[in-house]
Amino acid sequence: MKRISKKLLMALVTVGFGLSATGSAWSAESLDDVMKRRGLSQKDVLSAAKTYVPTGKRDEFLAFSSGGQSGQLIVYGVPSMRILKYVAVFTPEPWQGYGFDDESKAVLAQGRVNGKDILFGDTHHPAISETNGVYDGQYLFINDKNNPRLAVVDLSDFETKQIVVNPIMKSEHGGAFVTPNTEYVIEAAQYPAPFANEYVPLSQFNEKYRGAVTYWKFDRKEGRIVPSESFSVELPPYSQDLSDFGKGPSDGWSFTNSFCSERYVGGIEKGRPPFEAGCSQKDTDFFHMVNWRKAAELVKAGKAKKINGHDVIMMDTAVKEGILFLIPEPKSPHGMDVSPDGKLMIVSGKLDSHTYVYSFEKMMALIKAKDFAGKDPYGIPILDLKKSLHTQVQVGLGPLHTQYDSKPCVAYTSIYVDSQVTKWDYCEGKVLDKLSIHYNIGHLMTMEGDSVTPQGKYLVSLNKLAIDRFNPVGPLHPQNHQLIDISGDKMELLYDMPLPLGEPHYAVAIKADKLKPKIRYKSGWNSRTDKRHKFRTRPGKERIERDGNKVRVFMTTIRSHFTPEIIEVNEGDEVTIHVTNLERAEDETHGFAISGTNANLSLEPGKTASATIKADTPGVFPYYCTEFCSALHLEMQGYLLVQPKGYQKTSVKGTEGTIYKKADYDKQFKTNLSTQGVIDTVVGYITARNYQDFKPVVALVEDATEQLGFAANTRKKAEGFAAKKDWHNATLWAGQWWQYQVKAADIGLRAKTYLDQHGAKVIKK
Ligand code: CUK
Ligand code: CUA
Repeated sequence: MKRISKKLLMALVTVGFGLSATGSAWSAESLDDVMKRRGLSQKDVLSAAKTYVPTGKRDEFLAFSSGGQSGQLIVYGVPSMRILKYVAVFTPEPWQGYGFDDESKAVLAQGRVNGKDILFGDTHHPAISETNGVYDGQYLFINDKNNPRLAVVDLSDFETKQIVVNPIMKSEHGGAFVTPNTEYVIEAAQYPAPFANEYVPLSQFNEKYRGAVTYWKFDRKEGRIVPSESFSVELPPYSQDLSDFGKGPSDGWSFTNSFCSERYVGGIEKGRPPFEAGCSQKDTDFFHMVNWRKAAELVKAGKAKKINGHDVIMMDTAVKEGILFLIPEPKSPHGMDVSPDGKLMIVSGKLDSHTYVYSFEKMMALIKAKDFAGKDPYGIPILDLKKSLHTQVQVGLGPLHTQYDSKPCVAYTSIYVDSQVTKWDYCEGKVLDKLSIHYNIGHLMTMEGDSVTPQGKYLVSLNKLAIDRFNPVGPLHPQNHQLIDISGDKMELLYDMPLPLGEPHYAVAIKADKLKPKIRYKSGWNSRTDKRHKFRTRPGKERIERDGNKVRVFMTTIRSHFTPEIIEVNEGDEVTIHVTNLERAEDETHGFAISGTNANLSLEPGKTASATIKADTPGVFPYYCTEFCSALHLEMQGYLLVQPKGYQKTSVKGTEGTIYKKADYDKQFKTNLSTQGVIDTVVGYITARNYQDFKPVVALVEDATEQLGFAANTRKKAEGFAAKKDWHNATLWAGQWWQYQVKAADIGLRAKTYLDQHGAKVIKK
């Protein structure tokens, strides 16, 4: 401690008041030298200049990528491609305490299937909430293909708030996509199965297995999906795939494609051809159109059937009411992307080299004239393909998904087999440019590219294979997200980003300035329910309560200690520890982990999180802070002591710690006074400048003032003990007083540095 004290004091003096270096030293190497040394071309350097975001600067867009089998959401900046966060959604993630604190366990428990905890998800399609078809940056929805579930992420804190389980599906894929005002989030089934949770032999596939689309009602004010106001439309047992909602003229409709309309059930082990053969026999599959607005009215009018407690509009009702139609689409299609003006729908056939552009106007005219080409086996009217098409364009082998540019009529389609992106004009029906990617692209993403106002500028190619692009790290390769400049006529490849967390499918990118995430929670906040926590703790109210063998600990945390620091319980007790982080300062997160348990909390400023553990093993269990939060972070610790049943106090005497004398107190007191001198100078420096014009500095000053308040309180305690000549406690409290001073000084110096770097001006006093 003594050594730190001297070092810190010196740092305070030199950093605070030494001459600041102005960085005028000339780099020994020129740009040419570096290019030569690293073998960089002009084009490489230009790409670097287009993507490099200097320290302290921020990205123009934020991308939210699905995390594939990780069950998470990946957030990165564009154009820097710097990863900013993995948001825990369907899978436990210790850094965020997700699945390790009681509050987030409750969210994961909402996603139980048949009463079982599901600790993984296969996330495919994130969707940002929209207002009038424009991304509004408030919420994000993401699906789980394997267990048909949907999650709600609040973009005010990037936390998962809700998981809903689809009541009738056994797997899904075509979600999440939102209506232009986010009244509904769509989820379409993937592999047909019976709606009821029962055994049905495959020989009854055509009769009993079903597909569906579910429309989840979203309550924007509450920020939650309302299952009781959600409904589904029964669909034939075709494997529904991707979906999209109409907008503008097509608002009120949803579109879902499908593969395996052959209704093949496989059976390779019985000598039958595999699924892949049986599911690609026909030349076309079916594009489904559903009038969801009318469907919602039918549900209100009581025309739905309750299945598993959920409203389902059955196919015969849907046909009779004229809300469900089919159109042939290219074989084994993928991608269903409505144009920004809502007039056209683009579908690609994976086994076809064309994209098909459907005209909503033509489709509606056919429906109005009852001009149908026939009916499917379930009586659903089929529109004629040719009569529905606006155009058809040969874009390359294995086209999948389409995204839109800010330039009218310009679209980009991912070409899986050819490993290319094709830029084309969907109004005129002609190819404009092609670019090779590495390798086997799945989805692609342009900035706000599926909203009514695409931003252009960049495209990210979400490649399935990386192969030789990165340093090898074993047979399991990272994914490769390639950044492409689309601002000119020709697409230019800029950057390769390895993504080492599952296989992302779709991603969405939003203008970063639309997001306004919070810095801190209101004090004592349950971030998962968005309410004040029932068991929040105010400073000074920390306590341990016991009710039978249930122990409840009301704990607080602030740099650099927990209160209480010692918890004594008995073997067999159930112990719940509610920790409230009292910090208000930006980025002052504390962690809380207990040895021998799965308890691991992430406590952002203001948050209350809880850990419930069964004290079934007697012994000594240290707990500590898992975030390096301050100079005395390592000292941020405590003990959970579990006394064994029938423990007898022994007569063995022991001792604890060092005993302090008057000389120790005097020495500490002197140190504190000189530290105060340094603090006064820093305070003088800050207050002599227009610091109030700098918001981050105002926050720092508030934080420092708070620390100085703690310092004053502990000083009183120290002096109180000194008056009673209790030199031991006086020295300890003087030490704590100094801790608060150091924290205040540290924050003050951060504020001073900020002022220096941002050109603060001296103001007259
Ligand atoms: S999907 Cu994976 S590349 Cu789930 Cu949208 Cu197309
Ligand atoms: Cu709190 Cu480390």
